[in-house]
Amino acid sequence: MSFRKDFVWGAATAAYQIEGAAYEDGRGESVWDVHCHDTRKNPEGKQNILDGETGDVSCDFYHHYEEDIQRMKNMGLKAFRFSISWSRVLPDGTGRVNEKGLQFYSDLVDALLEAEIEPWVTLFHWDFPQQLQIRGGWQNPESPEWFAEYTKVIVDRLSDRVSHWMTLNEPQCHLIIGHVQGNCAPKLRLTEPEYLLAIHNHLKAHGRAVQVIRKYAKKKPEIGVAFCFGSSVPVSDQPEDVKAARIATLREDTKDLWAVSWWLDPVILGHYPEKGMEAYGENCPEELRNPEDLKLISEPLDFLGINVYQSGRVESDGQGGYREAKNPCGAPVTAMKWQVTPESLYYVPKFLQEKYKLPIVITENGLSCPDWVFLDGKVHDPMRIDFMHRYLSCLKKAAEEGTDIRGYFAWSAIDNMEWNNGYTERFGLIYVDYTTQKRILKDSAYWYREVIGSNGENL
Ligand code: GCO
Repeated sequence: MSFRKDFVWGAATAAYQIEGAAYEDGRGESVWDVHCHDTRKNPEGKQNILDGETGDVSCDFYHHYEEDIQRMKNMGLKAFRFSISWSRVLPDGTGRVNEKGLQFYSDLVDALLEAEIEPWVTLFHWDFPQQLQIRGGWQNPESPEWFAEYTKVIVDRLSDRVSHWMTLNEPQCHLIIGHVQGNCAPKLRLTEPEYLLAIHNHLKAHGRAVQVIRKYAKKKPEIGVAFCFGSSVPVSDQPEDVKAARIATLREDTKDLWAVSWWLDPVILGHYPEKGMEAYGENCPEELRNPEDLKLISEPLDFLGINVYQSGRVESDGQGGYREAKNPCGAPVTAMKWQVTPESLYYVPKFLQEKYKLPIVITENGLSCPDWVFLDGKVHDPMRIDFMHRYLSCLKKAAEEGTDIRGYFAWSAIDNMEWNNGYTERFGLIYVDYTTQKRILKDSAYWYREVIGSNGENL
C-alpha cells in the first residue's frame, strides 16, 4: 500500500522569491522591496539582505514562466504551488486594480492547466503592499477588510480555473520575525500587546478570505493555510518518548508564539490557548476572547497545510513530560545548518491530525544544498535525493498507518531568493544560473519524476 491514488505531487514557490519584474507593468512596492532596497547597516554592521541583493530580478519567473512550466511538466509535477503578489494586482493594496498584473496570473493559470498541472494558489506569502504598511499594516483594524477586497479581485478572476487555495503562508514567520524580532520585512519590533493584536488581525484577515472564497468561487474550492511552527520528534519510538514529543509539539501552556497552538487552535478550534493567554496576563488583549472574532477566524477549512523541514529532538523526562535531547554529535545538517530529521514527516502530521482532525498537505519540505553545475553540464544533488527519499519514506509510513495525507509540495520548484539570505541558498529542483537565467533540471528533478510516476511505490 502507498499513498492515496489521488495523492497530489507538487512543488512550491512564492511570488517575491521568484518573479522579479518588481517595478514592471504597474506592480506596486511591497514591504520586501523596501526591505531589500534599504541598504542601511544594522547595529551588527549587517545589511538586510546578504550581498545587498534584491528580488528586483531574481529568477525572472515573470518572463520565463512558460518555459519553466514546460520544465515542471518534464519533471512530472501534478501541481504547482505559487503565491500572488498582492501589490502587483493592487499596487496601492486596495482600490485601483493593475490589469497587467492580474493578466499575468490568469496567463500563468492557463499555462499550468495547458500543461496538466493543477494550480494551488497562496494568496499571501509575506509581500505585503507598502502603501498599506504605511497605513499601519496588520496593526490597522481595517486590515482584514483590505485582505478581503484583494481576495475578491483574485477569486473573481481566477476561481473559474483555480480550486485549491491557501490564504496565508507561515503567519508565524511573517508576524514573529517581521513584526516582533524585526529581522524580516517590515522590520517592526512590536511589544505586548501590539503584536498580539497584529496577529489577531492577520488571522481575522484569513477568516475574511475564507468567507470571500466560499461565497464567490466559481469552482468548488478546497481551502487551507500553509503553517510552520516549532515541532519535536522523539529520540526513540518508545511510547514515553513519543508521548514526550507529542506534548512538546502541541504545547498549549506557553507564551512562545512558535507553538502551534497559538495559530491552529484559533484557526481550527475557534479559541487561542487559554494557558498561553494567561501567560500574557493583562497584556493579553480582550479581542483575543471576542466570540465574533473567533468565529470569523475559525471559518471551516478543507485541509491543513504544514511546512515541515526539521524538528527538535526530545525525550521523556521520566515524569510524564519532556526534555530537550542533545542532537547526536555530527548529526547531518543541510547547507543552512538545519537538522535532517526525516521522522518529522512521520510524527508531525500524525500529532497534528490527532488533535485538529483535518486532512494534511505537506505544503513545503526540502533543503538547501551547495549545488553547482558539474563539468558534465549537469547538477548532481545526491544529498537532496537522499533527503527527499528519507522524508517521503516517513510520510509514506504515516499514510500507510492511517494519517490522512493528501499531498506533498517540494520546496522549491526552482532556485530562488531565500529572503535575507539572498541567492546563497539553493532549494530548487531546477537550478538557476542567475547571470544567464539558464535553467538546468537537477538530478533530484529526474528522481522526483520517478517517485511521482510510481505514486511513491518506489520509495
Ligand atoms: C518558509 C517560506 C519559504 C522559504 C523556505 C526555505 O517556509 O520560510 O515559506 O519562503 O524560502 O521555507 O526557508
